[in-house]
Amino acid sequence: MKDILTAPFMVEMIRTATNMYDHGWDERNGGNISLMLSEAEVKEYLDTDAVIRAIPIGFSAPELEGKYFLVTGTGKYFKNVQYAPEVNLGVVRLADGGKTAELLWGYADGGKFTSEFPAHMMSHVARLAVDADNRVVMHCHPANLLAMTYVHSLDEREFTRTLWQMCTECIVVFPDGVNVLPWMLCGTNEIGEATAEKMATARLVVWSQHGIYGAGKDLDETFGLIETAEKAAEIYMKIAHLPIVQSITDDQMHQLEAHFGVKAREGYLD
Ligand code: 2HA
Ligand code: ZN
Repeated sequence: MKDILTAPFMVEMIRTATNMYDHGWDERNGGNISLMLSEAEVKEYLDTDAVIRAIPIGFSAPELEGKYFLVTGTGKYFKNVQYAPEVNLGVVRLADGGKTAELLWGYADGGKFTSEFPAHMMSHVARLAVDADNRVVMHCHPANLLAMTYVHSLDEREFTRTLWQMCTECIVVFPDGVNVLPWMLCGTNEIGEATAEKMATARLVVWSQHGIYGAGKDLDETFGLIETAEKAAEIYMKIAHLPIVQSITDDQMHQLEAHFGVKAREGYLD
């Protein structure tokens, strides 16, 4: 059995959490990540019959029965992941009709997965239904996207169009746009269900006055997705109070669609 700390998925998870912290997106215990692993890759590093403990989830995700996830721990700081991965991360397998998480590695201080586990698991189900390659759900608190939810309309078409207009590459990176939830109580099954519903039509879901969720096929792509939206929000927050003299037109957006072979969300461009 190989050392799990050398597994490419572990190295990438640690690098990503560290990078997110360095970007200022994950103060204190803010943010959480779940990465779906294949049984074959887990078996290279862990005895999958050796369950450390069974942790009740508090909802059921039968679609994910038998699936493996590397997940950040509740109350844990992204800042510390690189120094103590075994305390701050865990590998779990969903069992019992997706009602229980079997711990196979990690949460070494007796901890458990993120408080946003419902939003993560329900979002995995929603994204897998539209994209069989989806493996990652990522949540964090980037300052400019958050700031935008105080001063910009929360209408999804308007919010998306504003972000697309802030950097030329936005429409190419997230042609499906950004969905937006109003303020809701976090850590609940309700916000999990609402997030998953929004994930059916976009890979980015803003939680107003809280943060953002991203989904994608790997950690790098999902990080890049949030990074691009956050850059656009930063431009917006720099210019929103100034007279706008010119912007990217819908005609130019259509040129980007054609040149990069992407299709903007239906009805979002004039
Ligand atoms: O505690 O970000 O939404 C981590 C969070 C909760
Ligand atoms: Zn949060």
